[in-house]
Amino acid sequence: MARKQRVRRHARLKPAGSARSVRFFSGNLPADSFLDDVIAGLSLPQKALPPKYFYDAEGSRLFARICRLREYYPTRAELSLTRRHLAEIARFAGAGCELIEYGSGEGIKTRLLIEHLRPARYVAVDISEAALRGAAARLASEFGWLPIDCVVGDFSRPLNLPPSRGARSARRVAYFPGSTIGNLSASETEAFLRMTRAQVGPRGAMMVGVDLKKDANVLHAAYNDARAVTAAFNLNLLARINRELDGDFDLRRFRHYAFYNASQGRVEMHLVSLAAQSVRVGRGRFDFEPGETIHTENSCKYSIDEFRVLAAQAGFRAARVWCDRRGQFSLHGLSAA
Ligand code: SAH
Ligand code: AVI
Repeated sequence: MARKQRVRRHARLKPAGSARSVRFFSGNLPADSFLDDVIAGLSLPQKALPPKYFYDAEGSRLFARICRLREYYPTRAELSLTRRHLAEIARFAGAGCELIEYGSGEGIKTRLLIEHLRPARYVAVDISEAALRGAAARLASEFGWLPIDCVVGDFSRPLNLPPSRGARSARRVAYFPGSTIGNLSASETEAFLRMTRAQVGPRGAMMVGVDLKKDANVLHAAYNDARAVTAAFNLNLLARINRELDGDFDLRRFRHYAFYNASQGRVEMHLVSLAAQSVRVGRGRFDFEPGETIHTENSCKYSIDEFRVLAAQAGFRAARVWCDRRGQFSLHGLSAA
């Protein structure tokens, strides 16, 4: 059932710790959207669940572990490209800007930018309140001078940002690292880029981390790590449904499955039913054949030119691109005008 999307006014949440420079806002998460989306997704002929629901407190903790895995190259590659090109990246963004990060998570790379840019304000948007609180507390203790506004919200829906704090509005620069953009469909990507372009305004810019196409073996290993942390991250979605939506998924009867779909240029993650079974979620009941899957995530890999075309379709001018030495990952600098 289509739910009318309404941008809610920001309600202030509890302040984080003692840091007076940190403010929390609730964004645009409608009550019951998790249940509605799960029921809708499990009713599709190819069962599917939106990847944004991976990130409860446990999912955010597991993702932080993934970022440190030997096989998961994207975090290391993006960190290394950020260090390598930091002076140019900072020049592109401009010192004293307002830095607005979407899907900020732990904010690993953000620290480097903040150090160099000394932004007028840092706005972090994330669906995971646990991730936001952890990152805000760390950044506030490291950068006591920095005003930090955290928005617990969904960037795939219309989203209002809290107004600037100062009298003079600084240039706005959106930051979307981690290749989270690869988890969006083509239409979601265009809608998201259009929304951020409107949010930064004609003087603004955006920097997007984009994972690059590469050897399928490297991709396979990154999403099938030996310690099975990615498997736990994937299965946690079912555990979260059990915890929050009165589900009765038996996690021993589902298995993590990830592979590179070369024709679509994406890694797909699924959960495979190991038996014929019937699962309850709230008042809904869903039947599974042996081998039937729930499609839980796409992680699109782009060439530099493919991503430039997407950015241009949303009205951005692809101004700069930076890569790590091994050519695994890219950061695109996009101008709004
Ligand atoms: N930017 C960080 C984290 C990437 S993980 C990095 O580069 O390491 C993806 C992050 O996006 C998670 O913190 C997750 O909670 C958040 N996220 C995923 N979908 C979201 C959505 N629709 N709206 C807001 N945040 C979302
Ligand atoms: C957040 N996102 C970019 C990660 C990715 O690589 O697509 C999520 C992830 N899924 C499995 N491992 C990591």
